[in-house]
Amino acid sequence: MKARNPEAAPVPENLLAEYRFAEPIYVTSPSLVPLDEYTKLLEKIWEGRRLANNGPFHRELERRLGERLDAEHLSLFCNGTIALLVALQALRIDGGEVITTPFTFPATAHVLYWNNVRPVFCDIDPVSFNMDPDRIEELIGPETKAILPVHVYGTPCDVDRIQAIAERHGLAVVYDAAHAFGVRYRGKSLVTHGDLSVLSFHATKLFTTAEGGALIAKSGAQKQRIDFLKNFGIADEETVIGPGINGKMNELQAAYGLLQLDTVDEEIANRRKVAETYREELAELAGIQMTSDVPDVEHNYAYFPILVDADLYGRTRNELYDCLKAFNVHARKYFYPLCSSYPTYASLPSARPANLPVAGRVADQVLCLPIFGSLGTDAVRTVSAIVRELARTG
Ligand code: T4K
Repeated sequence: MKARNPEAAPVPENLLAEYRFAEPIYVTSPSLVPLDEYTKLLEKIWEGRRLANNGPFHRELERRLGERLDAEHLSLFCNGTIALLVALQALRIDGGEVITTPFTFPATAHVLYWNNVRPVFCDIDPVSFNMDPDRIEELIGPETKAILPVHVYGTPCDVDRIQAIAERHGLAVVYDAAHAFGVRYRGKSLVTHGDLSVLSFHATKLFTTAEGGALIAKSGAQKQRIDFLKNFGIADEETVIGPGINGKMNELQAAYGLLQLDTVDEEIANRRKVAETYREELAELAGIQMTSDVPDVEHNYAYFPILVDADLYGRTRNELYDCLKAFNVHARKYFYPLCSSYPTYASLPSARPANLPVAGRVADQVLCLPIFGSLGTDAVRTVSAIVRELARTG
């Protein structure tokens, strides 16, 4: 076992001279649509003077995304967070408890809070980092209304077992599929699982409309309710049928999304090369655990998480994060800290660290390395070389 440096080891100057990037390498970088093509679509918007409220680009993007994702009943949103908020409202979940994962972005837990629902945090699986189905049933109580799992990093949850548990206990399942654009599991689009699924099209996502999202429903009637809810509850000029919110995507975003759709498969293929290169370059490195492709899954390579075992690697995750910054490589600790440790939730019984040992360890060790389609192989090799060299010199 490699002795661990108790203090943050400085980065050797010779390594900085050899490997430091002149320009920052961020954890992600949005795939930009061709500006001239986007300009043409903007000219059409200018001609039609329709900027928002279910205009032609909005309708076209809903249709084409529905085709792309095998999701007939898809509603576009201004972002993934409002789509999640509306998903719970659509199922009339506005109280009680919902079982969710602590290993996620704040939005997942916060939409529960905003719907007056108490999150119940469930520990995660050490390999998939998704909610551990073995731990769900012990958390179900009289107040439980639903399960809100996250396909974290785009890796599918154990959808069959979660569905079986939900059916046994009469619970709804809402998937936070913010990371899961285009993922297929056993030949089926991942967003068709559960009662509802939510996608994010934020600038940091592989398919983006700058800000944006979508809510995938199971039926036309459910989609209609969702469309009312995202438009103030307005049914027509003189009829407001319920307490809706403004969750609409605008025409400028929808036009951007249409052009993104033309290149999203290329983006996934390029990200796949990035992931494969990291896997080759870091394969033998002690103390660095990577994820592998899962059988029967068409991955989207949205993120590239590694776990840093400080005893074996010679540096802690935080030290590696700081060192990489010195090389102008801006990795991210997605998802540290756990949602369960935020002041809003920390006093909940399910938030006790003793109940969430795997999530706690993963959050302390995880680091997401840069991955995006335009990150060239040379850059991936350099980032990998830095990670290897830092291990040797730690
Ligand atoms: N559920 C889950 C599981 C989620 O991960 C998210 C969002 C949601 C729900 C909610 O969906 P939305 O309401 O956001 O649609 C980012 C995103 O803001 C957030 O959308 C995303 N998850 C989360 C994982 O990542 P930050 O605070 O890390 O973003 P930021 O601004 O630090 O960006 C990270 C890096 O990306 C920057 O260092 C540089 C690069 N970047 C970022 C932006 C915005 C660019 O190159 N260009 C850009 O325009 O949260």
